[in-house]
Amino acid sequence: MRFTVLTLFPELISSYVSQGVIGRAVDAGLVDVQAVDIRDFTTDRYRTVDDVPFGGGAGMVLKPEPVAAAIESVGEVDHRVLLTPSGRPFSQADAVQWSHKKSVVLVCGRYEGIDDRIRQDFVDDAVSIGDYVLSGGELGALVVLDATLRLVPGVLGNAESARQESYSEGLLEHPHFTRPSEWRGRAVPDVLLSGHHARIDEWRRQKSLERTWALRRDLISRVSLTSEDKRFLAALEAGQGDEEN
Ligand code: JCQ
Repeated sequence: MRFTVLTLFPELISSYVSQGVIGRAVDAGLVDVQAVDIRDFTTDRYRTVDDVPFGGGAGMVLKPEPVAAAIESVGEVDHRVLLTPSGRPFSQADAVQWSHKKSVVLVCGRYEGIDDRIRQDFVDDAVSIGDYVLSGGELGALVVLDATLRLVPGVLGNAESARQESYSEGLLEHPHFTRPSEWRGRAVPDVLLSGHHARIDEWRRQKSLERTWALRRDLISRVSLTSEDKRFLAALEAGQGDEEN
């Protein structure tokens, strides 16, 4: 799969994708990430990418011509996406869908925004990575890219891929511990040292439910619950709600 990122700061993209899990996948030829400088598509002497907003007001707006020229230079692709705080929320479900595509273009906005005719006619989709404003779309593009490329077969090692399957089911993760079993006055829960795998699985499930209930109650309605899960949640609701965590 190939991502092409259109940006005024291509080094922000190339430096991230040269490192870690994604860097290894790029080196292995499993995935491709191209960072394209929107400024290279300006035609004036000063390489101008922004201009004042029609209607007045503070700040500058990205001009449409260089962005459109950059998008058109990429040619045929499966999906073109604008990163913007005024997009629909990006989700794990999008990452799964896009990981099956051959090519996706990500357009990073800057300044106060981008001429809306780009959103109207030159992209298929506009997504937000969360309810805050960034200085530019690059961090959003990297979030989308990382979440998606992790799902491409071979990008993660076998152990991490297997772990991911069991936890793409929509609950928050249970707590994790490693050695030492006692550290700074805190002991690892006994059950995790017991070697009793059925009890460990049950404990982990309950901790996931507990955390999700405490921090992200909105997620619980979208998860398929066993009758055991339902009994456990009923007990949480009945009282001992947020004693710990
Ligand atoms: C993305 N959540 C926040 C900022 C305008 C395209 O127009 C704009 C893009 C940005 C950068 O993206 C974000 C963002 N998801 O701030 C302003």
